[in-house]
Amino acid sequence: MTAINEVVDLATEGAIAVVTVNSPPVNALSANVRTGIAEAVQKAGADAAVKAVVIHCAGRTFIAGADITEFGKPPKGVPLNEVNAILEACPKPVVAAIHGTALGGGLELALSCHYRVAVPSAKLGLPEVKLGLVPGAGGTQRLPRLVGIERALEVIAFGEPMKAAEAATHGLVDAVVGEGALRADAIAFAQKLVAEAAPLKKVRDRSEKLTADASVFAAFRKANARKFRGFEAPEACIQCVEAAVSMPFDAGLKFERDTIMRLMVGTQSLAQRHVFFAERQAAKIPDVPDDTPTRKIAKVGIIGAGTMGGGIAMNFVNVGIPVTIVEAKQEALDCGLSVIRKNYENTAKRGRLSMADVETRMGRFTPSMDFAALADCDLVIEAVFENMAIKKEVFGKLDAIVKKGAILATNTSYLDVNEIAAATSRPEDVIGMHFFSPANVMRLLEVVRGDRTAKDVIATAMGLAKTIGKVGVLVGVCHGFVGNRMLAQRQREATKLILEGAMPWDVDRVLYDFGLPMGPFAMSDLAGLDIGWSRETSKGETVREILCEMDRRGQKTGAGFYDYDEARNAKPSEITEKVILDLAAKKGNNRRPISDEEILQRCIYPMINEGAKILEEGKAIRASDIDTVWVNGYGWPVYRGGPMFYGDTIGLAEVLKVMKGFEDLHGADFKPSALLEKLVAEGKGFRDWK
Ligand code: 3H9
Repeated sequence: MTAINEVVDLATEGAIAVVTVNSPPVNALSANVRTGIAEAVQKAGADAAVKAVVIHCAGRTFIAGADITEFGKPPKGVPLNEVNAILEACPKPVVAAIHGTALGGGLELALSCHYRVAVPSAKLGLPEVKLGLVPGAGGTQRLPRLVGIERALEVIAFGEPMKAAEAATHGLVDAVVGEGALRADAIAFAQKLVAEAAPLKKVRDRSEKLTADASVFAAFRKANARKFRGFEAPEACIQCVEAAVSMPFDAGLKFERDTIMRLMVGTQSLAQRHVFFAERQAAKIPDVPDDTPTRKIAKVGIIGAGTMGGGIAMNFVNVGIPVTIVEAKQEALDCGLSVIRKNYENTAKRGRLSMADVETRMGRFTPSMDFAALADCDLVIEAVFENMAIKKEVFGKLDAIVKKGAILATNTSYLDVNEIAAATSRPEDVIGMHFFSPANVMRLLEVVRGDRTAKDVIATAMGLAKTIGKVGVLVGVCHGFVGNRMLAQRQREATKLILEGAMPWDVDRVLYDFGLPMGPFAMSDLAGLDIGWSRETSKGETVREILCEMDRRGQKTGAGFYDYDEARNAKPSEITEKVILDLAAKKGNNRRPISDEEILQRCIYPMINEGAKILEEGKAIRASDIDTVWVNGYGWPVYRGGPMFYGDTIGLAEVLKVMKGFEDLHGADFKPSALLEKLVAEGKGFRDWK
């Protein structure tokens, strides 16, 4: 075996040369990896004793793509397109041996080999679109030649990988080989090619599947317009696949190259790459290192079978962890379980679960009306009514019943976790696990660390987040934690804006156009205006209270801020408009026209400022954690990177200037945080904080 460099080896097994890449964690195509492969293949190509070449990776995966950490830095080493050209031009058959994930540049490299073999568990994909990019090393030109235009459009514009079995049906994989014996099987495959004098199959020379007229692309754009709203990269991906049809191969390759270079320097890709690393960074907690021991969670208890409790429970049964679910009344318990069953049955109807799976998952539930049933759970999550007295009572009971060493978690969205913990004799075992609705769908989990929460409890909760497919973000105790605390800033300004001169639909439109899934008033209508409202205590002093008094309580009553038709389509409401105008007049407000720019700044900049306070107070570890909360829990557009990244994009000096202007006009709600002032004085951004 010869070491080509630190990350690439070349060995020979009889007449077969085996190039092995060993660059943990994911064999990304760093300059060293690219140069090493190029050299190794050229060497093998020139060696008369070698009859075929296998490219193989050590560790958990085949090449998972270009090395994203090199993006934006001066280019080094052999460019990937050149490596691919060397592979394709090799005078001997080159076989890619794929396990784990062949992604992005990794798949592009494999597509430049003459043959591909893969283990059944392998996945192949071009996820560049998720980083705000197009594949930049031939992926958009070669993939359609193998899988056809329609499937290529899906794979490239959605960035979802394909399993080995499907890849084999398209000829994207030439053979599916045994799960633990990839290296040996790939060598055997190569030997067979040699024995049969098999041709050097070059994907670039294929064109029989490049048949598509303009209508295919138009239909794809139309069908996915909503999903792609606001994003630049999906359209760019479609254009590259169009180029595969309309241009000769090399011209298509150049078009693709020009496109990725343009996107690479754009704000959207910078934001999407920021989110990629931010999500991974969030798992790293300075005083809870990776090797912190964790507690074993084999059985989970959930208190409350309502929307939240049921959704939380599903996360665990989905990954095979049995759940004891407790409710006060039989009716509520039955109702909760039947909602969960319906949910699974709907998934089964869409073909994403078998009916047997539905039964298996339902079989993991133990329903009970007795807290004593929670005694042997390793983790109990309480999802009862958001009221401190009730929560304390529940935790007092849990303390008496649940076995020693179990983790006691609250799903509170605002309340003081320290106060809840103090209701037990074991505050070190108490933590917040704040799920977001719908809890079986939303990826965010705010893990709330109390003053006395033990480190192994934190490590366990963060690890569990990953197990159930969530992104865990560690936050500190404060009212509303990170997400809801910042949301309150936006809500307050939205409410003020409609009395100063805007209408709810103006505010909603501006925030929707910014990229959020819906504005604050449409959101209130969806959630119900009467959350926390009662007729007895209503003072009729806010638009929301007056609307509730009029029985306009949101979508469920057919009217709220908006009027709704039977299909729940929203229409601006003259009644709401009158309520707003009357209340503004009663308050003596001189209504004025409010620009879209002011709406956006009034809603978003105080959130950025609040984020800065959260950092100052140490309630989030880093600015990118706040971005992770907003992208995964509140639908913040990933192409804007999160509120803190957005602040850096605008420039903190600009944010500060606008906040000061608003402070002069509207008062203390806009008082800039000390951290914002400090960063601006130092010419820094949130990215430089700490
Ligand atoms: C591309 O290929 C462009 C080309 O078309 C054109 C070029 C000209 N680079 O996710 P994990 C790190 S664009 C650098 O926790 P998992 C990651 O940060 C690329 N680093 O593991 C983490 O580091 P740390 C297209 C990378 O098992 C560690 O590896 N490819 C890269 O849950 C473990 O990652 C993609 O977009 C990378 N490409 O999932 C694939 N990938 O431990 C992106 C990962 O310090 N990667 N790291 O925090 C993934 O989707 C997942 O990482 C993968 C493994 C599925 C591979």
